[in-house]
Amino acid sequence: MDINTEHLVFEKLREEYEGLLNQKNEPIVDISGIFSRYKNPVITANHVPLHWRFDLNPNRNPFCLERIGVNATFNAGAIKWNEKYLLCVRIEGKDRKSFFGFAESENGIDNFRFWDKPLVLPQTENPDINVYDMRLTQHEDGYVYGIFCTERKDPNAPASDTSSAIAGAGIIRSKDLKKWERLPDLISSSQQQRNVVLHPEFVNGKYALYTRPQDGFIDTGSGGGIGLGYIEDMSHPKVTKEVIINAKKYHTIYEVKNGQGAAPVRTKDGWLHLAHGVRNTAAGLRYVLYMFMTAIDDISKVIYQPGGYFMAPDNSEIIGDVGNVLFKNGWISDPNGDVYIYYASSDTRMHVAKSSIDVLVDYCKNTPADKFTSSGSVENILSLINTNKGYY
Ligand code: M1P
Repeated sequence: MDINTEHLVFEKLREEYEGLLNQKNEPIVDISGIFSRYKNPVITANHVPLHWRFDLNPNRNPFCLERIGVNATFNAGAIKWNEKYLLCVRIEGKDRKSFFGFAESENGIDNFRFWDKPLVLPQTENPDINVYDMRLTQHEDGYVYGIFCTERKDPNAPASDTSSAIAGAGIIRSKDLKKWERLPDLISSSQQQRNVVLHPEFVNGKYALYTRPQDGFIDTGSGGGIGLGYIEDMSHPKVTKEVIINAKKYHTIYEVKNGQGAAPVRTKDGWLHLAHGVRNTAAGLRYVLYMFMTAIDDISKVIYQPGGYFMAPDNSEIIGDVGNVLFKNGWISDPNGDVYIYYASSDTRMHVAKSSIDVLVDYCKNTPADKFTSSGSVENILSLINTNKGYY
């Protein structure tokens, strides 16, 4: 290749990249009326900046080869910051290591652009081997907290087992989202912790944490369920007691395990929660999203829980690195009541769905609860048919 052709190849790469980032998104109203999906994923591996992946000097990289590849971009935390919609994306390299990068958009539905560099995570004395699934909470103490999963090899696994890991909750905090302070990892009585989320307000002067105690790395065992525990001081994050507020249950969409999504949103009717539930199928685990609400004056009390899922993998969302998975750890609620739900499909890409506080609260309050038997489900339908008399 002569130098002019080399320049053309780099130019084309840049053009395609800008084309992808400038793509406009369009809503697709769901038949349920509860939310609208958007046509294009908001972030994919191809959105990761070219200067993180390519040596852009044609003399050093005459074939315009990607030097550091990205496998997937998913499970992003979210926050509204300086009027921008910000995602803290889990970026998984082709080397299987995940790390975080902030991407921002003016409107929350398209044109997400990564910041200049990935997040450099301060380390504890026990370095993280792999980190993922950041939950961001703007706490009333003035800090933005990021709680993420930190994974290290299980020291008790036999030498032949090079997969078993211990998952814990790593904690960072910042006041400007640029300079981050690393706090000690969460201490709890559970062997493993994933899906840990900080509640945005003090509760009786304490920090409240949603947890997911579990016995094994994949299996929750006798543990599981969304737990709630309290911490006196985030610089010494120790939860001594976890109470399960939303347990896994036989023959539901969360029979195998579940986990809190992002920090709940305060509404006049209660705290709005979006969580993920996992069930078993012949084709493996299926991850869907579901909702529930807790009381304003008692965050351990579930006051509404619609039966079934809120969102499940749809069409192309079913396919990806880990198929049949919807996962969500970030949402943004705007002062006008709009809610942007950032969810990932099949551990591969990020999407957005839009709804509103009014609609989500109506959904939670007026969708019949799961009665846990087939005849209970028929009862729910009969009751609706009865109310509909004269309307059909
Ligand atoms: O692969 C699906 C999800 O599996 C885990 O979620 P959970 O802890 O509920 O099983 C996480 O590793 C998550 O990142 C992943 O998307």
